[in-house]
Amino acid sequence: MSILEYLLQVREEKGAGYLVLLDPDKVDRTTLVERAVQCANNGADALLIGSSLLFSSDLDEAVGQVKQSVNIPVILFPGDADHLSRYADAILFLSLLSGRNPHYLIGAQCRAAPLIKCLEIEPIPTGYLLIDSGHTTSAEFMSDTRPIPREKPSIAMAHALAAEYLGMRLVYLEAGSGARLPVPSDMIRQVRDYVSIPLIVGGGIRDPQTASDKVDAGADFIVIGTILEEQGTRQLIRDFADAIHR
Ligand code: 1GP
Repeated sequence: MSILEYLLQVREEKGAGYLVLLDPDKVDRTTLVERAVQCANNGADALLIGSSLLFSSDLDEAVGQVKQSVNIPVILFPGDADHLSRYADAILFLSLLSGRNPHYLIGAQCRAAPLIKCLEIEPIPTGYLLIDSGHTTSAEFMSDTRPIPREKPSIAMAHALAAEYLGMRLVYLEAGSGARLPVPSDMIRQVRDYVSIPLIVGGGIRDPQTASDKVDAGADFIVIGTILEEQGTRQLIRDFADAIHR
């Protein structure tokens, strides 16, 4: 079974999937692996590994150690074309469709695609939409793109449908890591009603109730990162799982 098929099965069986984002730069290696194991043992369905910016050169080794230690998929969530690891099960093959920066629309993809093929990593074509979250996020700054205004769901709907028509398998509504405000539920609801492909929602979700609200609004997968870096107790990891799974 491919990783995309696994994710779709998770969504089918549990109502929604729980993805934990691990930033390899934020903690030392031992802590990274411990966190990965804790998440895998407490309800996470898959791990995303990545960051807008990398400050170390050993992503490959970090992903390899995480992969050896858990029995859930390890999926790259790249900030750029060189954020690759042979040990990953899959990569979100992102195109930053909400922006008009050609590098993140197609340039980085052309650089990465041949390497992804060589490394035999499963690419999961994903339309990536940045949604305004009340302040400038790293993703917004580093990509040099403008996010979709939060009070304009119709713009998000048009971009998500374009992603579907371009053949992408997932749409990621992203407020940005550490966002002050998560993607509005109303926008999620309207995009959900408008397109057929599954929605990943992340950025600024800091409590299980908010995660549950986003699933109720139509999110198929929820990504949790920052709050678990700040206070990643076993209980909180488990509470998110209970809030996301139906
Ligand atoms: C970022 O959506 C993810 O790309 C997770 O965001 O770190 O705010 O949880 P947080």
